[in-house]
Amino acid sequence: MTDNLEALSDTLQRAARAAGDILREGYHAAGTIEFDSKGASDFVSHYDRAAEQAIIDTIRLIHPEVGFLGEESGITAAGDSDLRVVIDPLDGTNNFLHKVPHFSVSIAVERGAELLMGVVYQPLLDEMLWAVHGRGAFLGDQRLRLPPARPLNEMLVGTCLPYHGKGDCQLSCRQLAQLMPQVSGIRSPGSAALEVAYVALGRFDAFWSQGAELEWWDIAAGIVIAREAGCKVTDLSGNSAPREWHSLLVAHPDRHGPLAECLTS
Ligand code: 2AM
Ligand code: CA
Repeated sequence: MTDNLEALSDTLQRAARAAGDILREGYHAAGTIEFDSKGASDFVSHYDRAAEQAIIDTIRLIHPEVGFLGEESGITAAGDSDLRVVIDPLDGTNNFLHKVPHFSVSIAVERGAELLMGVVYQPLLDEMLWAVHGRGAFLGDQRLRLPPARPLNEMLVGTCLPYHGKGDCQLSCRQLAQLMPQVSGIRSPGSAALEVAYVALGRFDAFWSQGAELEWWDIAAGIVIAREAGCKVTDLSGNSAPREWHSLLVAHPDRHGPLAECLTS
């Protein structure tokens, strides 16, 4: 069954919608959302956990053999399958807890070092971004095609900045100072998965991150979507093997080189 990538992709989208229902309910609930702290600036609510469980339950029902790597539940070994589902049930937890309407559900599937598919779902806008390796990237049923590259000084660039007590603030400040005079604007809206997918949509012209030290589940799904839309996706040294990355740069192939040079000079 899991040889059928289209069927698995449909299941991922259904799982993302199930998680999205839970997050939407939490977002619209009256009052503040209670949370626990997992570590420095690392928060989790009932909704993160419930959304991840809903994703796992939805996928297991149809594909009981696959393994999981979830932000909240960690690693679950696979049965008779070489596929692993990588889950960030709520990317942008800080935004969610502050009731800032910018967060997403991110689900990817990998086979060894190969990323096979990704889904990034924005529940408040009901926007489903998805891609299957070699078969293109989509917003709903609309195929994504990367728009022509803008000149550097017209580019809107997304990034993730380090949270309090985590990551490398000095590095992020240095990179901001290097890039800011070159581009039109820089944004750090707070959901890495969405920001990467926004480059595929042409809403952002590029995305980079290094100082924030993102996790694999933050970016895995977005990477597939951005690649399938035609973006160049590497780390800042040009390495294209994602599991070895400690940085990320997503951009139109014609702008990737100049941006990498600017950020590392
Ligand atoms: P999260 O909401 O799942 O924690 C915010 O800048 C984006 O980066 C979110 O996607 C957030 O994921 C992710 N992130 C993960 N670790 C981070 C860190 N150390 N500093 C900043 N952002 C981080
Ligand atoms: Ca995340």
